[in-house]
Amino acid sequence: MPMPKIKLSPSMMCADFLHLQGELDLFTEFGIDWLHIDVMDGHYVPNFTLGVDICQSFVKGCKIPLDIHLMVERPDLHVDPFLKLPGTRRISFHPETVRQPVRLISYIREQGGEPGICIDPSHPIEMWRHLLPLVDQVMVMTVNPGYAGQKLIPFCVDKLTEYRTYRDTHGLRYDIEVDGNVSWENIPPMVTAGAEILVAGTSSIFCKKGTPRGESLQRMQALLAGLK
Ligand code: S6P
Ligand code: MG
Repeated sequence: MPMPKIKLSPSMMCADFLHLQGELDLFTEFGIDWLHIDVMDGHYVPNFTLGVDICQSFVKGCKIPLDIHLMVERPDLHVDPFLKLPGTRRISFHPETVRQPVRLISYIREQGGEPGICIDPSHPIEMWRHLLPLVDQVMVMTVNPGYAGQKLIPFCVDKLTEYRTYRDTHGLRYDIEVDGNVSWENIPPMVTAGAEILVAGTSSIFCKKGTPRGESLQRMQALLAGLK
């Protein structure tokens, strides 16, 4: 089977907040597919990050669609303002954070969004089997949700293959995204395992070593081109 185009979803919590428009312009120039928006509430995860207001700025600043990652308790109570954002297409949540995940998946779709589920490292695929025909995206987390800059939990890489095999043998259609320590070194094995959308954070394009963003994006393009 030919290798599908690998897509990039830069993790905007890692962006340079003093130069956001510059970041967005570069992402547009490089044909970036998604902006990954981490929303954390200090309850489901011990951290606070992005919200609706900054998303409004992203939507004004570029045309790249938003890939929203809700790490909040009761996402059903918080999803509406995100669904109303003009740039939102994809909204993913952790199914254990809501009482009826099927209802929330249907609701996101009815409201014009593309629903996705996020898989905690500790959760086996069997837990979420019934949700898989209903979603457009499965986000496999390869670190514990909550912070950028963490180290890969190695056994999570095999889950990418589990979700790809399950999808292909059951005729399903969801995209497989990988989130967490998607580093230059980890990208090739992650892609081989089944990742199709890469959340790029401090491990790659937002590395803090002073590499200009354009150079990191070129390096990423070259790496992905070499995987084909
Ligand atoms: C983590 C969050 C992620 C991070 C991303 C950062 O809870 O969902 O999206 O922002 O993993 O990337 P890195 O390369 O620092 O791990
Ligand atoms: Mg994320």
